Amino acid sequence: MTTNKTVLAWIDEMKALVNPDNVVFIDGSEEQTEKLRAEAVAIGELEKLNEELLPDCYLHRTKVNDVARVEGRTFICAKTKENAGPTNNWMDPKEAYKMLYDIAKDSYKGRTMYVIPFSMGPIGSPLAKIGVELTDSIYVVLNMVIMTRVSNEVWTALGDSNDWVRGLHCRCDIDEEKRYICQFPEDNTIISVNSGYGGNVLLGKKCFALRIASYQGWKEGWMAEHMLILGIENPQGEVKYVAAAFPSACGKTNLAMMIPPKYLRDKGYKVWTVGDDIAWMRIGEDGRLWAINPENGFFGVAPGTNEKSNFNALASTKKGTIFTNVAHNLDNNTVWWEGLDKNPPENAIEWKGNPWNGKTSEEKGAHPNSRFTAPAVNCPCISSEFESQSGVPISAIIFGGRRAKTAPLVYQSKDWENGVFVGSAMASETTAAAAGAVGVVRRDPMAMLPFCGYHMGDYFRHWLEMGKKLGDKAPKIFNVNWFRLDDEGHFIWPGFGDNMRVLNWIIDRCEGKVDAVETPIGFVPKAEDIDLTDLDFDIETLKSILEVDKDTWVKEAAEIEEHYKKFGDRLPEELKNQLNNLKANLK
Ligand code: GTP
Ligand code: SPV
Ligand code: MN
Repeated sequence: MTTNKTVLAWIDEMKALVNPDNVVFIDGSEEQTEKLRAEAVAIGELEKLNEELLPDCYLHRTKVNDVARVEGRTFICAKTKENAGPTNNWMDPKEAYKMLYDIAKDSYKGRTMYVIPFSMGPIGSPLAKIGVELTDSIYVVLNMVIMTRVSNEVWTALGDSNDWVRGLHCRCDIDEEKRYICQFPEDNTIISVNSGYGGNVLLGKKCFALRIASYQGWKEGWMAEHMLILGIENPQGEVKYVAAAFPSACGKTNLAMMIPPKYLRDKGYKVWTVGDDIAWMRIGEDGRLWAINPENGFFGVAPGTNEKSNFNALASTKKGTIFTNVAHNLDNNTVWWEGLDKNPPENAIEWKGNPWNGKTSEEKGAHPNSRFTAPAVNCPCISSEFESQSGVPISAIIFGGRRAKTAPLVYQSKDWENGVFVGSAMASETTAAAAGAVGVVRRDPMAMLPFCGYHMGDYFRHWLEMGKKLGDKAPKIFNVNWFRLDDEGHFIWPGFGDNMRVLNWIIDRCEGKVDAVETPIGFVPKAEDIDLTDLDFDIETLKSILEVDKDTWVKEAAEIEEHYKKFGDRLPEELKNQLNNLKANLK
């Protein structure tokens, strides 16, 4: 436990507010965790799965109205609306505290308050930060134990410091009309009420590691980004690291754990996973950008995950994993989701809890945003640098999204400033990861639209400043799009492991080993420089997805101009100039 006065005072204050029957300090020990698992099973929060096939694995179903992040009910409670900016919902902090405290009042009555001390990042790393989450949900405790570093050592690392993030979670009645996910960046505080779903309640993840941390990074001169981190090892044994920002459900976990095509594996290429969702990055003593993954597990999208598409993610879920909102196969007490295999169970329970026959039913067995919570250590390709206190040096930053048309398979920005422009103008079709319509194109700068904890114009400015500090040591910035569609609506590019062919071009560009074609938007590969060995994919098709169509981009530039209007005078002058350059290049 702890003697930290700021922690104890806050716990006392929250205890008086929510009024629990008792308080349990979580220590992350196997003994305590096992007791909680048993209790969760006893009260029906979890179902234990087949111990032989899926040891230490459990199934959880959320309420049907509580299956994704709720962006419309997520608020940045900065002191002024202006500071939250045009892309965030804002509530006055005073009013927000009052409203939330009214909802939270006595909500733990008859329940237990769990106190979770957690570290985002390896405990004691100069890049790590500490949080304390209070929750009345065992499901949240068990997920936090997988997703973050939970232990008594966190108290030791914190000592007497007041530099920690306060997170209060109250399940209440899971009433969607009273659901609020509120961040108070100036107070290091998060309050989440009336939800039991992942990104809304595992407060270390999006609420802290992105919304609060992006604000801290701005103030303290570092970056918190919605990025995977992976290492690419070449046949000489050298490893280069890249970080990639794609919006939710746009392929971060898949890219982070990808398996290169056989001919590259035979040559000695390997991919190592450092992180699959979040990167915290600082300028190191050598002037380069160094990144850690602040998380300790993967909260991954289940549907579509299979041995072929993502072998390593599937392998990561084979022990110690919690599955949320997937189908329950009653024949062998395991789990199933769309895209796992071509053999859906006949005797099953679907994600809502009803009997389900996968062979005959029109309904889905798993929710499209069903997830697995798997320990990072399970991942067969986890990087040897995963626990590194200093992180890994980043050679390239990659932006990307789902664009049926417009964006080519890959292009390189002209320099850092142009790269910031590319990131700021990113657009992607929406997915099931957030409540609301799916498949609508929206601007999602740096994949941070739902996660930036302050004014997005200031965020762009911060990116530009970081570039100035990095100078010629700045990572090169690229954009990719795996999701181009043909006229029948099929993906043109095979994607997944074959994305390695694109990553190799990116690394070659970073090392100045390969030429490129200059276009109005940046440098695209010469088609013959993307290695298509062993792939049934003709070079003409490749050319078609590398093409930069002027008319389409004239429209795109007009849309970017519209998008930029939102930021008013906080839009950096440099980005206005970048847009003007693009328009001039397209003339
Ligand atoms: P969050 O956890 O929500 O942040 O998602 P993510 O960015 O980690 O996305 P994930 O890797 O889980 O992929 C989401 C969906 O995109 C899955 O259905 C994948 O099958 C699909 N996907 C991933 N990579 C590719 C690809 O290269 N090509 C195609 N066509 N689909 C892909
Ligand atoms: C995302 O939506 O980007 C996720 C899942 O990674 S959640 O934790 O719900 O935010
Ligand atoms: Mn994510």
